[in-house]
Amino acid sequence: MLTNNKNVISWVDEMVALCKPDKVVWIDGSEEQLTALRNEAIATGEMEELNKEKLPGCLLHRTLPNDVARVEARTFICSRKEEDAGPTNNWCDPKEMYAKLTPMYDGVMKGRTMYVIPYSMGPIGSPLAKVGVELTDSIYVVLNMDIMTRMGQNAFKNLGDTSNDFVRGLHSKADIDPEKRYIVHFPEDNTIWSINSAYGGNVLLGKKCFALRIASYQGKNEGWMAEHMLILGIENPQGEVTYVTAAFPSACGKTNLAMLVPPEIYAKEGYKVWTVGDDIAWLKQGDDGKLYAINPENGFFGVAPGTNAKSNPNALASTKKNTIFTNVAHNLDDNTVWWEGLDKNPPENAVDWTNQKWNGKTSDIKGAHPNSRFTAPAKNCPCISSEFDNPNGVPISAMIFGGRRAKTSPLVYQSFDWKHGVFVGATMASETTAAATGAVGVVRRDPMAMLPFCGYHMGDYFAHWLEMGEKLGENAPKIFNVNWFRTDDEGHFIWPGFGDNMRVLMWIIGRCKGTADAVETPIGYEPKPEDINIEGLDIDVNTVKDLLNVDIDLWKEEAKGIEEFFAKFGDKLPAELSKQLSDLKARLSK
Ligand code: GTP
Ligand code: SPV
Ligand code: MN
Repeated sequence: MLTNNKNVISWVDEMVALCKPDKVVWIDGSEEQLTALRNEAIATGEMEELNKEKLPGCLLHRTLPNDVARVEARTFICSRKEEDAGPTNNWCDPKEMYAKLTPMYDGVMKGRTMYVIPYSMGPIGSPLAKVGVELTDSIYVVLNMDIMTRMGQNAFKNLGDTSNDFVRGLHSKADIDPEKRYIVHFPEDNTIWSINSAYGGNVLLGKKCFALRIASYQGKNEGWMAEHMLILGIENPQGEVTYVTAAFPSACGKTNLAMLVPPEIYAKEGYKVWTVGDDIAWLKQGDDGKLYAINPENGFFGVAPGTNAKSNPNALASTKKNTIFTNVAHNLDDNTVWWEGLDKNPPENAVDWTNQKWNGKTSDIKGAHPNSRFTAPAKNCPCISSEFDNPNGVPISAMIFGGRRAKTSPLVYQSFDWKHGVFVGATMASETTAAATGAVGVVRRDPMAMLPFCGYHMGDYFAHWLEMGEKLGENAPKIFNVNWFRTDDEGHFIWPGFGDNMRVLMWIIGRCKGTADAVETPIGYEPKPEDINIEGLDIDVNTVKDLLNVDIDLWKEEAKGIEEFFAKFGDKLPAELSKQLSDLKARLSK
């Protein structure tokens, strides 16, 4: 035992009695213990050790083909009252859910070891950090949590002997039976139960389950925010850094934007971009009135496909040591990894993510799963911010929303004010991706990119955003919307994206500083086409004009879609948002 905290000890005892593991191992986070676990996972075949020269400390893992992404249909928010979970979450009465799951956990760890993982979300000692304990029968989970969180004995420091303020996570792979898979949150009990999965967001309980679903609920009650947002800093040639956050749905470009490499036109002037976080932000008003953000995580669980030396060299560099790869292709010639979009030289002598013989030159099936991932330590990232461990976080000047929209949404626009910005976030829509099971490419509303991650009633969540705006007043960050994914008639992306997204960020920062101009459209403020710097790109100002075009007929359709979506929330929809919708309609018919 690594703590004298009575609440931790008695809860662990209770869960041990339920799961009946052969052995209980407390994870202290020491290198000896982690090395022993890595060796055990390699010996049993759970993980494979990769090329020691090319990828030192790196491991490869494959999950079952039925267990490759988050399962939204089997994810539950079990608040005592159904209306507290709201229309966008699956709900079940907590008593009923405990009664259903308890027999599934009974004896589930017989013949297995239970690992007790203490971890901190946020820098240890930070006033914004929170403690979790995850119990699991998976070494893969332990090794991933080591990368993704501040894991081990030190995490208990913040808790003391009597506090009850820690999130109780119970995970068992059980039989990895998709029919019995449950990812269940009990927000009022600070508890998460996950069973029958061994994949990423379903089992690394510090991430989406705690840092978004439970934390969003805590944030509402405690006056802060937990958001599905990257955090980045842009340093100008004078050395001033402006921090922005951006919320895009899963697999819509957060990691890429967070690690952006400035195009030559800015790099040569001395602009730099620093990564604070790539997926989750916890935001709280500071003593000076401004909104501050920390990244509660300690690593990146990033999408592998499409990551390459051109699109995201910083992410690629982050994966060169002490990284876990999940569901990528395995190059047997040199014992390295490969995924679609890494380079134009797929291995011929390889196995695909399902461990079948695979020749990347001749095969027409994919070598890596579209949602294959790398788990890389944040400190590996060449552009990690010097403020990464700052316990007080970084001050936020702008918040950006965005998604994948082939049409409708322009390259960038700014909301008229905070309230309108909340409307812009609340009405976001995006095409679905492989990050969750189900159809890909279907447009769905995904407010603030939080549809799968909000741990309470989405109407109350909108109200919380509006309240935060009231509290922040003049210090409220400016709110923007971007879309890198507009397509032409052949379905090709028009905007070059990736590093060139900096060109749009520069207008955003100019707006925050009051140095950039804008024109008013029915949906918000837009740059003039010539205000987006396209020097060095092979697109012209007319293309930018097209990218910024607001098609009034499409937007009238959009307003109808928003109205239908809002109807779901009944009287929980803040009146302010209905007003924003009628204002939009009025502007569109002017
Ligand atoms: P999660 O980890 O699931 O939350 O995803 P994410 O939002 O961090 O997305 P990520 O940055 O990993 O990007 C997902 C996919 O979008 C990758 O295949 C990228 O190559 C692609 N992508 C990212 N940015 C851009 C962009 O600016 N333009 C285009 N066309 N594609 C992009
Ligand atoms: C996402 O789906 O938004 C992710 C990956 O970041 S997971 O951890 O699986 O949720
Ligand atoms: Mn994510």
